[in-house]
Amino acid sequence: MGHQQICGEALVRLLERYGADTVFGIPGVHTLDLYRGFANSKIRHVQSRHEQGAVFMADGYARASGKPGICFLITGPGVTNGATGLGQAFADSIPVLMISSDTASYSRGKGWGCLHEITDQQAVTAPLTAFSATALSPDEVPQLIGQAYSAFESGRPRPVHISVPIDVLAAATEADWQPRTPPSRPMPDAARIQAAADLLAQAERPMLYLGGGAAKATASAVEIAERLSAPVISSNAGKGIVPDSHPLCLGASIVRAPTQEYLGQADVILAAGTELSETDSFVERLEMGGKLIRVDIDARKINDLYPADIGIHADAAATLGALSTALGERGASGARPAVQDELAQVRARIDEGLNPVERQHVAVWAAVREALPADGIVMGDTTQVVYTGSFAFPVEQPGCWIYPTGYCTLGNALPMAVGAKIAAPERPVMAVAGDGGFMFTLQDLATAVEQRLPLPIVLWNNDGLGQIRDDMIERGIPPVGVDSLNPDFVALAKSFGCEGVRPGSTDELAAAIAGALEAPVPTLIEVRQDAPWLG
Ligand SMILES: Cc1ncc(C[n+]2csc(CCOP(=O)(O)OP(=O)(O)O)c2C)c(N)n1
Repeated sequence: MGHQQICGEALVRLLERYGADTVFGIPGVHTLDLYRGFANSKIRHVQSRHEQGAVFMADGYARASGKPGICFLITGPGVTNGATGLGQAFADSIPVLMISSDTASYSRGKGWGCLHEITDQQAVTAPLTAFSATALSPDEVPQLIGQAYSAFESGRPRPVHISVPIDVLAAATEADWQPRTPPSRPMPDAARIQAAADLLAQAERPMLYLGGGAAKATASAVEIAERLSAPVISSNAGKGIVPDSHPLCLGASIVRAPTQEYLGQADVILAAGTELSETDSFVERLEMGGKLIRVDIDARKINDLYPADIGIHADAAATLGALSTALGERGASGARPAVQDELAQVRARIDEGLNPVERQHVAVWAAVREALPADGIVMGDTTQVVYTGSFAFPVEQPGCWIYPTGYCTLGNALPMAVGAKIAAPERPVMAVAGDGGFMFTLQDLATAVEQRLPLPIVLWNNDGLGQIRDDMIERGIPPVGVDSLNPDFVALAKSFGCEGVRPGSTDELAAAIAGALEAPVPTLIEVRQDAPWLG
């Protein structure tokens, strides 16, 4: 037994014991006792300017640090504002821990009209989380936090929401809460590894498809690909696991028809740590004629839209390591001298298929690559320039290209970049957003300035919701609701205390990004699609 503490205080102490160093949030009367805990804690609190931003920041923090990202929100509007961020973390398998208050435990579900009331708050976040639970007494808090960390570390890491009613947060507890030890991750079954290795070794046209779940498998993925002369395709989340510069790598180009057709020619596909999601290819169901080996930590994925000939329910890095060993020195049965020619053709066809605006995007990405060091992180929003970057912007390491294409929420990039830069201050971090997306979360510039973050924000401005405008035109729908009156973005950024520039050439763009990485505050770099220098 320890000395008496208020539950909110004990909760902050417990999170510190789990290794937390940062919490993103916005306090309210409902979370006062949660904030009591900061006085005696080394945990830093970062105030967002909207709860959606707090959850995105926690998400960006988690991606850059490898630790769970934590946010503290109030009951009701705090939770509903934050729900969008949960949806994104759920779609991308990111460990975000949302801790919120709830109305008093005895009032739950009764509809009394309490402050910030949602009659069933747990139900709001249940479909967006690994689990959403409410602590009905202080003792339940360490139990639920323990379950959350177990879920993050030993399974598919999806967000968790823990609600602590306002009276429970304020109750006293004498217990000295300690972290629980999480269970191990599932390891691959030896017989299936052997079967998968045999299938791969006999394949004539094997291919690898890697997703974010395989982020820690670089060495074995490269070994397997090289041993089999197998081309490597990735999802956006898997981009960089095998470096884009590797001769066998087609990167995250699955959104392009030449890569899709090429995948269709594989006779064995090893898909690891990927849900083969529609939002990487924008094809509802890719044509894969070959046998499919699926490696996934989520057993439910293995026989979904793409049933597996061999399914391995396990950690992807451990599985690829075991597969590489099992393959030994065996190569694919047919030597593939033509593979480099085939890949050159796929790349050439992708390049020939670029439209004029996509060629502008390519010029932007060349400038970004020139300015951003190899370990730099790009946070991409839902904008056409980022769509092109999936395959036109080369990265050499996993975790450098973050474009949450699954939930595809406008406005993710800035707050996620804030979270990532706070998590990894030594790494260069930048955001790329369209004018439409930027307008969703631009208030988080205030947080970025407050935190003195050197953060380039490249704003791709085409005066509206470009992709949707194009889609309407293509389908013969007269554009409606897609042209936007925008502020003067540079002046707006300056009003927050940021730097703001409009480069006049690709060289100036690269210089602006390089300068912004060294600046004491964020820099908004506006690139207009109709800028004459972009051609
Ligand atoms: C929260 C949210 N609302 C609506 C959409 C639908 N949507 C997808 S792309 C897009 C246009 C985005 O415009 P902008 O950010 O300026 O990028 P652009 O397409 O012009 O490059 C919209 C509205 C979305 N993805 N997310």
